[in-house]
Amino acid sequence: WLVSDSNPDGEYPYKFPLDKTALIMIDFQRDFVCPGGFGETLGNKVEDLQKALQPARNVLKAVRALKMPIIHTLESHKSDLSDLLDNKFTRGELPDFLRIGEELDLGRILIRGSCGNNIVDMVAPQPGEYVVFKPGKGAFFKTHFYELLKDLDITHIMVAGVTTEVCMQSTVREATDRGFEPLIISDATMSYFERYRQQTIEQLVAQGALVAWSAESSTVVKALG
Ligand code: C5J
Repeated sequence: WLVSDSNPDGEYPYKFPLDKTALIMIDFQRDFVCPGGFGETLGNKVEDLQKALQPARNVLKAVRALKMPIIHTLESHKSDLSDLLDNKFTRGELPDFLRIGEELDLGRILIRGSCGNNIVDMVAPQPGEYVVFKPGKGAFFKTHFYELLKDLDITHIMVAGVTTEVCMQSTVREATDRGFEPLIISDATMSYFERYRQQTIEQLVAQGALVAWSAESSTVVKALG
């Protein structure tokens, strides 16, 4: 067992068994992180999310060296939109050209196989790593993510990715309810709204890591080293 950083109030340190821990990389897709994608077209600054890339890459490198399992997720829909729920399609006051499935510079918004729906080069999956396509915000909904974690005998997950308060948060909450022990890598997850990132992490680790722990990437890399 290795001990990483503790939660911010310095209590209840995160302990993880190396052979039962996986790195989860949430939705580092061009749709959200790159100019011309869905996120930017919605009016967000993609530079804000790009800040997570180097810390995430540092952890990836350490995890790859130890040959620990790595699972990348993508928020992604089938091209016929058959896996898109009505509420997700209609949610938000958006012009029609910004609905899921519409065509932008990076291809169709959140559609599997389109240019925007690929993971950015800096943290792209390598052979032997897993990719889970998810139609929801959380990684467990209508995917084989749970079965994959169980098959790999994973009990602990270290989580990086975007955006903090949406897909990262949903996945971490779902993971805790299913018996997993999540650690948020605090500088490897970003939001278009910095205050949401901070508030989300603060809420998830409150009351003695009621939902999750957090640690900075440098602490995680050190613990893995
Ligand atoms: C969003 C995500 N923000 N991956 N997706 O819609 O967090």
